[in-house]
Amino acid sequence: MEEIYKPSVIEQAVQKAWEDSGSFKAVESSNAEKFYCLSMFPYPSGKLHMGHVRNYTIGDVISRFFRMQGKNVMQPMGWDAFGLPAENAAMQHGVHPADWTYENIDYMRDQLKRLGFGYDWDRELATCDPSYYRWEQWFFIKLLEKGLVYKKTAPVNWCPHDLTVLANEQVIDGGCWRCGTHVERKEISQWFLKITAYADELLQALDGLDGWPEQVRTMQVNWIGRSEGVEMDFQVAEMGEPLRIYTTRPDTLMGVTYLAVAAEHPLALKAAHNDPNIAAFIEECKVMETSEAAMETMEKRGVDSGIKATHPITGEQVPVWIANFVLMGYGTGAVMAVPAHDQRDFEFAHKYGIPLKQVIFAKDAGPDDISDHAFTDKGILKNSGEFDGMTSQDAFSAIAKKLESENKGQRKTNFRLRDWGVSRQRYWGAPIPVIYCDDCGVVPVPEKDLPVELPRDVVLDGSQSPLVAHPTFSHAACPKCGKDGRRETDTFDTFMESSWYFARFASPKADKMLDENANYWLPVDQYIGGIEHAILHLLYSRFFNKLLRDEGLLVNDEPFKKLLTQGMVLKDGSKMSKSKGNTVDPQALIDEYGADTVRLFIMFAAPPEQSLEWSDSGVEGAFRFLRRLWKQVHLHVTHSQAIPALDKESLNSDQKAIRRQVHQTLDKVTDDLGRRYTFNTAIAANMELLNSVSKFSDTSDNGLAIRQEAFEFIVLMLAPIVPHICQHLWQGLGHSGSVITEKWPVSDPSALQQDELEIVVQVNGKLRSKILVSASATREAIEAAALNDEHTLRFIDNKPVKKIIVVPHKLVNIVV
Ligand code: ANZ
Ligand code: ZN
Repeated sequence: MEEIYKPSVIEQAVQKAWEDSGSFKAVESSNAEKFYCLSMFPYPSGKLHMGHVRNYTIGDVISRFFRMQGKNVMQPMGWDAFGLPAENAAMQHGVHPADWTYENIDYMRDQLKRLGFGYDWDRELATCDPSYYRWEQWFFIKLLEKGLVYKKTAPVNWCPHDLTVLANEQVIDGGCWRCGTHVERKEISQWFLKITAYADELLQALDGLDGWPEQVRTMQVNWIGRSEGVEMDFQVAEMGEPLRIYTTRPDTLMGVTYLAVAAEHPLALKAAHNDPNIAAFIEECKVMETSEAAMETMEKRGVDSGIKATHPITGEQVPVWIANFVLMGYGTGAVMAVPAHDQRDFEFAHKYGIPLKQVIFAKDAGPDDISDHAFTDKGILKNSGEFDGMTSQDAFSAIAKKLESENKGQRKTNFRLRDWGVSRQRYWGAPIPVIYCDDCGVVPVPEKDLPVELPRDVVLDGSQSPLVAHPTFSHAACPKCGKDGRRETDTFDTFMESSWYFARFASPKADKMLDENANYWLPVDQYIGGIEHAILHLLYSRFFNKLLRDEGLLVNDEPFKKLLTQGMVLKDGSKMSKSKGNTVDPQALIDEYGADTVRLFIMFAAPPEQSLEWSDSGVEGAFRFLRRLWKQVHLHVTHSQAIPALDKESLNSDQKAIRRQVHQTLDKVTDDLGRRYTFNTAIAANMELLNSVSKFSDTSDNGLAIRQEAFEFIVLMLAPIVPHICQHLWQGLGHSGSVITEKWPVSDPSALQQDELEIVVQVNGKLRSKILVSASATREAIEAAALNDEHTLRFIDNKPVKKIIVVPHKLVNIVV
């Protein structure tokens, strides 16, 4: 064993040995229990950032720990390789998106290897590879056949100058990122996946995900947004059919003073026919931003349609307004407005001079003043005829019942969750596999013609879609009738690829979408990634898992059994990011200190779910610890030729004490790494142990044997975190094998046993002495020992003993 710790030399050697022996290859033919550990795969943006390093170190530590615990571990890695940055890079640097992507992958793969992550590289996949996305295309066609996919128009951001669709991130302050032209909203036909058909199951199943952080489950619950309400009809003489509205507050029905419909609502379009003002307002609404955040904050505006509707209970005529705060995509696109009890309705009514009618009052004399804002609480009904005096809750049922019995409405559960629009008018994505034919309509590309590959020869200049502009891509014969058809030029949202990669890792080479190995490995036992994916990615993956199950490709209901969301990496208190210019390049640190130091610092600086404040001195400290560990082991092995066997029967109390600390530390670290995931305290415990061991200078046979055991345990316990140095130290300690195939040690109960305990002795409640008794001593033996203690006897002073109280392991009180 070398005297000096030289990470650059040993790490490369260890990594080569792992690679040569295929150490991390995962196989299905194992008797051990499987453990699938997955970290969210990266977008190949160029090089790893510190957030990646943190994410992947956590995953690797968990994987290596469970491997040592005897599990059959699979830890794969791949690339979320489609996306807009590749197109931007192409435009800026004139490099093809594919070349840019694959070069980045090569560089980042090397970085991951240099960090020593134990991946099964045989399972590597890149989502831009046709052999991957062909199955996505295949599956899309299955869903199309099942009716779980449909087309409808939906708004996009449109630059009227460049004649191109813009992604949300390409709209900057309402303008096109290239030319600054004001961005418009344009309705175009797009593909949707019917995630709403699974809304109930996606919601219900959250209850069973007890290995997920509560916060993430709550975010999903809110996103799915289940609400119970009533759909009811208001008769409209001018229209052929009644106006149907959705409300969650039918108890406020008697307070309705107007109705409001979305600008795209058929009633609005009808009203626009003979009123140019209305037509102009509708046009204005078209160029508004559609994001929900924008809807919340924008000024509420509207126009009276001139149409009246009949209140279903009172028969009163109420005006129908067209308003920008009503969304066509939610409920029925029409609302009953109750300005006294809904803040939006309130503001709108104030602005346009519409009257208010208060019908809900606070139960106790609470605040129900509605002079400057709506009273939105539930309460007791007044001014509501036959419903007066009811609570909101009772009125909900009573009104729903009445409407139902008169055939004017019914209870309805709604979800905030929308169907998933998957069409993107971009180049660097998976082509959507359909062909349009004038005679046959939408025709799926036949299985034998899959994959529909992206053409390489495209012009990327930011104006119009490269696939539309491509000379031949869109030309395709109709698979049904053979006539000239037009190939779909939209590509999939890249969330499609990341919604099933976890399953493909389990059967990466299968000549079908998934094979039976997927059922062996799934669900993922531990998933690790950023909280920024708490909603969309995780929801889409859960949805895809259910789709795959219903297609008979998987049996499990949920993809991720346990989820760990790692905290952010901060520098000087704010998030480390390119845009803030406060990044620390992991590569420079690896070059300077080695991978083990980076891994150790990252795991030591904070528990995984909390944010981690970057500290150069912390990195330095991690390095110094590893150097000290190396030095101590080196000292130990150079001073002890042959390690004598431990004679447990003849240990003195110092020897017992240090051995107890070794085994107690093992128990603590086992719990920290395997259950609590508090890697930082596991490291701290090892640091303390190393301190104690370095002070333990006993050179007797037992002393040497104890030190050998201590170092072996430290090396095994740290092996998941700093695997390279531990591999070397393990061999330095006299073992020929590889530390990664070692079993995790188990503590020796006899070492943990405290054979002597110190017990406090009181006389008449005052502390008078301390005695040592055997940990297994009986009550009688403790009493006898106390009565034999000379200090105690002095205080008893020959007085008669009235009573002796013994608190086991703690104290004896002698009452005289
Ligand atoms: C009358 C009412 C009175 C309402 C009241 C609220 C309070 P959630 O819980 O999200 O389902 N709403 C219905 N459809 C809408 C649409 N397309 N665009 C905008 N708003 C819409 O919310 C349902 C409530 O949101 C409904 O209940 C409706 O306003 C409004 F004191 O109806 B409510
Ligand atoms: Zn045809």
